[in-house]
Amino acid sequence: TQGQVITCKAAVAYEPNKPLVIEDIQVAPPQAGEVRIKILFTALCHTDAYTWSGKDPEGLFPCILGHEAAGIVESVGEGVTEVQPGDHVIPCYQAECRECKFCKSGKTNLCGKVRTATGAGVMMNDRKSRFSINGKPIYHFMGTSTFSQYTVVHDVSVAKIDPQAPLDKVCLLGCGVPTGLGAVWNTAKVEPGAIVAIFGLGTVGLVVAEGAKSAGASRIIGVDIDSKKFDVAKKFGVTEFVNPKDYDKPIQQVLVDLTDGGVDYSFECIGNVSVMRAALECCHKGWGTSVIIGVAASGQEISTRPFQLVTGRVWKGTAFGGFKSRSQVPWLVDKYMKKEIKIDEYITHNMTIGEINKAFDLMHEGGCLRCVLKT
Ligand code: NAD
Ligand code: AHE
Ligand code: ZN
Repeated sequence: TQGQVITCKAAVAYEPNKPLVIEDIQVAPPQAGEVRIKILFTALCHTDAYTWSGKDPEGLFPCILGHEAAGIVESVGEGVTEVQPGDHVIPCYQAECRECKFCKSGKTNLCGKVRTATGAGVMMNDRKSRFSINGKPIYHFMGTSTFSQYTVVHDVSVAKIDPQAPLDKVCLLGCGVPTGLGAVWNTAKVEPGAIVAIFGLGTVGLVVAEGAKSAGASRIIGVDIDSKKFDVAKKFGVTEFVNPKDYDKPIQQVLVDLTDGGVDYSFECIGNVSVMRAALECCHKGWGTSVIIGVAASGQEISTRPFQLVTGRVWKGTAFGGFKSRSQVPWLVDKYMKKEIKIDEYITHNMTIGEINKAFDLMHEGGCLRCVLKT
């Protein structure tokens, strides 16, 4: 297949909110600096649903969504030296080129090398897509497009991993698990004894709980409007549960009262701007830090009284948990293999790519953490 166009199945999003369509698509060979990957397993993340909904200002249609996956390199383009056909890999929406201003700064995991192309749904070389159907291009998504049996990504977006690792599990290291752990370990740097509040107990919120527990937090307060989430959340380290619907006063006040002045760290894992405000305002005066993880729709803005920051609260955000993707995803795979981090526990459903619309329905019903699809 090397050097040839591959015809394979993919789930195509033609229009916002219209069911994905399983189509036979054409995947062009990788060009210079590109890698073609046979995707074996892909999970669904809330961000896929967000872009599909039409609320993502970078959303383009038709496109192939998906960004939490694992597979095997099928072929590589000219000049690609770090991976070769047969390597087991995780595509990373957050690239790491090690050469750009961002990578060299040592201050961030964001990489600038291919970001303009990935945001425009194309490849950097020729600003064109490698996907087509009957000659019509289909846009890429987040530089990954994993809802397809084959995808083409930039070489700076490929993490080579231990070939022994089970791909149907470590696919979650493409997004949700690193995001939650890294938000705690890298962005907030939670210390032993800290009091933590987590808003939203979906997969990302539960991974934050796991991370906070591992960091030695003394109290981990889970906040969700769905009380069914608490039983599950306890297994991931949540020690107390608060449902905002059970109170008349604002949730930030409830948390301040529960914690003698506020929490040390809070995490917003929903994508709701009024919850982001509450998450900041429940932080302790003088030092409390709030980390935004949730992705909010186009046009949404956050607000608070500047006095909240003047009096020492800190507002932060995190992308991919601050992890350097190519360097650290293989390390996270190794940690999973040594049973130092959980993955299996976040997978509640397994299906095939043909059932992808049903998988999204499950996500919206709330009875599902991660659903892994065999492609
Ligand atoms: P999810 O839908 O599984 O979880 C969201 C949870 O929030 C649910 O349990 C829901 O009941 C709860 N919730 C909804 N409204 C609430 C409210 N008003 N108050 C309290 N709880 C409420 O989503 P997920 O896959 O865990 O992702 C969470 C968010 O993180 C999404 O916005 C996703 O796009 C984002 N995300 C960001 C990054 C990043 O790098 N920054 C990475 C992955 C995901
Ligand atoms: N296109 C969106 C941005 C969405 C967003 O913030 N994405 C996160 C990852 S979410 C993964 O589930 C991210 O890494 N952002 C950094 C980046 O460079 O995109 C919008 O709203 O514009
Ligand atoms: Zn994601």
